[in-house]
Amino acid sequence: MSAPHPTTLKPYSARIELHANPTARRILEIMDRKKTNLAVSVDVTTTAEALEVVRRVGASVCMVKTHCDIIEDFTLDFANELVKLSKQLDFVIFEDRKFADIGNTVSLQYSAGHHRIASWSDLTNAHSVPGPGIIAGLSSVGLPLGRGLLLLAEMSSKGSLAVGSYTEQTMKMARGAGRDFVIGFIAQNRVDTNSGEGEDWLIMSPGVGLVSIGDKLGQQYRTPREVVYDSGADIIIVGRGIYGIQGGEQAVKDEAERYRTEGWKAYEERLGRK
Ligand code: 5IU
Repeated sequence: MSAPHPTTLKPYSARIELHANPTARRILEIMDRKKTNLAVSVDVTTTAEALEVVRRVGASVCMVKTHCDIIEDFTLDFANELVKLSKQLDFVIFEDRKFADIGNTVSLQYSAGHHRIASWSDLTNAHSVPGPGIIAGLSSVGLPLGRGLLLLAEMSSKGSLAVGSYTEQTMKMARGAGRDFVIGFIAQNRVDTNSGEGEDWLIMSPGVGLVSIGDKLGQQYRTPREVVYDSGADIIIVGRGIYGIQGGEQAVKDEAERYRTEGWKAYEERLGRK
């Protein structure tokens, strides 16, 4: 087996100083403080359900991931409530918007419209397919607000075209843009190969499950240990495995704790490789 990526041997706390972006710093601080590398993806379709899930899992997570465009009754009051909970329960909000247009259009999609994402979401993400203008467009809105951006370097779904040289070029695009706004990647592996001294990227991986191995629509799951220990990702993103569990309020809470524990154990184990 090849040598572990150097970033995976550093504790989250030691990586805070390697970031100037306030959202990246806050994520690492929360992870260290709450002993969690778990993000919960709250893919439900009403504000009431979403807030209920967030209240149940909030203590166990470093991040809550949203898809605001699937929420039927989305309002900015809901977004404000989410922001309030993010402060009370100490987590970061990640709107998984996957921007994919030219710079001018994404700057409008990010700042305006019904959702006004930049006004409430600490972190968002973008496809690299349009080229570096997408980063510049989003940065013109998000950077002054202290927001962060992830690029999609790989996806968890079967048959994804984000592999090989696409993934490499995405990494290069992030390097070219600099680390003031782009703070990391959505990926399945440690895609930040050959990182220089002091260069630190956050790798977040969806497609995580302890029970199921996939769904009927191409999703593929790996365990928290496979993601954090074997592949060296920093944050596990879990959706249906947590909010979809049968058994009511306490079951969702317990399942979040189970994933938090598994993810943290894998992180501690990887630090022990030193
Ligand atoms: N998501 C993925 N895979 C990806 C990317 C995003 O699953 O490569 I980029 C999103 C989709 C969904 C969540 O919001 O992460 C995973 O949900 P489940 O754990 O319910 O499959």
